[in-house]
Amino acid sequence: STVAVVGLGYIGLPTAAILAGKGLHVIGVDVNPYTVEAVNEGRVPFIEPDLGVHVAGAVSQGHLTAQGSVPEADAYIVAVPTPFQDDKTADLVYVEQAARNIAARIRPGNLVILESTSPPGTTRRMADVILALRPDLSAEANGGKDAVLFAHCPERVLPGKIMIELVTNDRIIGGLTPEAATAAAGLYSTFCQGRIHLTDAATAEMAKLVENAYRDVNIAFANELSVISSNLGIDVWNLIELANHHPRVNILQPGPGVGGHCIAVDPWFIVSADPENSRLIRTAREVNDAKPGHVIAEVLTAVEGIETPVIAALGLAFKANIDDTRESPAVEIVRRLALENPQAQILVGRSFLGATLPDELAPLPNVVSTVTDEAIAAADAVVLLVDHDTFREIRPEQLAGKAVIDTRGFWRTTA
Ligand code: SAJ
Repeated sequence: STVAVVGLGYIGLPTAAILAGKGLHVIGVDVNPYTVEAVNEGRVPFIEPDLGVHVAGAVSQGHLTAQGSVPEADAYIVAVPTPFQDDKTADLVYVEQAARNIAARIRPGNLVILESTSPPGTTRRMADVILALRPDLSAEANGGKDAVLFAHCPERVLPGKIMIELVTNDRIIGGLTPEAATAAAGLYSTFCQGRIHLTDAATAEMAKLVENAYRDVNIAFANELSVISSNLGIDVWNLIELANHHPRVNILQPGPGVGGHCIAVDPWFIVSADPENSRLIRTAREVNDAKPGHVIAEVLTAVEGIETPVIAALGLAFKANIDDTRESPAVEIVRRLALENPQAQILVGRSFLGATLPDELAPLPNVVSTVTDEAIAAADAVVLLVDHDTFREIRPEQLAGKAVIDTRGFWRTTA
């Protein structure tokens, strides 16, 4: 059978490659002609371990092709972005566009699966867009039952481990009808070795959001403790380690804030679905978003009295050992430090990204990317923003005599 995967990004392309590897006929669809060209040549347009071999193999065996338009298929998987907007709601234009394109091709008995992280109700909305354009497939025209099957199957893979986690993770599949859930489970069971849990579409949508909100709330607790502890003159790392000896306490690690395109975003989809009752989830987001401001204040205190301070900022990614700077609190800290203190020079000592700065930082004249050791040597204050393993090579004597702001507890000495 033929599967069309609409959206060949971080989730769509790996899923397409894995399905094709199982011998299914997979057609990837993307609006970006470079992505389409790359895939058809067996190349990948972004970096993810092991993805390249899977794509090259699937393409050379003829199981995977890419094109710009939605083809006829037996099943459609929608994996397009659902970015969040300034008002903190999800932008569903890409989902709706995909739905319109699918509506033009879909036939009775087909299956449509939404994978994109979405606010509750989005699978229903996608179905409504398709059925409005195709009244011949609607329940009214078909004895009370839609003639096509709709389901939501959220992705939960960790960037950097996508090719492994796609196969090994459990999946939640929610259908608009039980038949749709069962049909989607049939497709995913071709490659998923984890358990597949069936539910309804809205519960599946919420489950994905709730997983990330749970983590956000727990990180907010740690971040709030770090601010309180600093005001009270207490070492938060030591504090958390001690508290975690309790059998039912497991506090996460504070940091410079929460980044990435998932945990810093998804909780807002819950808040916008029921603003009045999402008080804890909203506050957690605000606590985590406020953390960069606390780090900036600490840095400025450390260089107080120095006319033209030099600050070494170590790391820009949103977490350790990756090169992704999306929603990264480290980038925000460097950007605001530089903008609000034009007399200061910020030397970014980086581990992963080569010499180029991300778009948010590139235009700032007082931000310079440099070799980590040189940044430290020139600095009055060193602020560690990401706990990349490569920063372990920094020797204590390099930091001697400098103010050190360690946002990750990277250099703490355990009590
Ligand atoms: N962080 C802390 N302290 C901690 C743990 C994390 O400050 O104790 C920070 C990190 O530095 C980073 C942010 O939180 O800035 C998020 O990192 P993460 O490793 O918790 O998660 P992500 O964003 O890489 O991936 C998450 C995962 N979700 C959960 O663990 C519940 C992943 O399984 C999801 O697939 C992914 O979001 C997604 O795509 O939704």
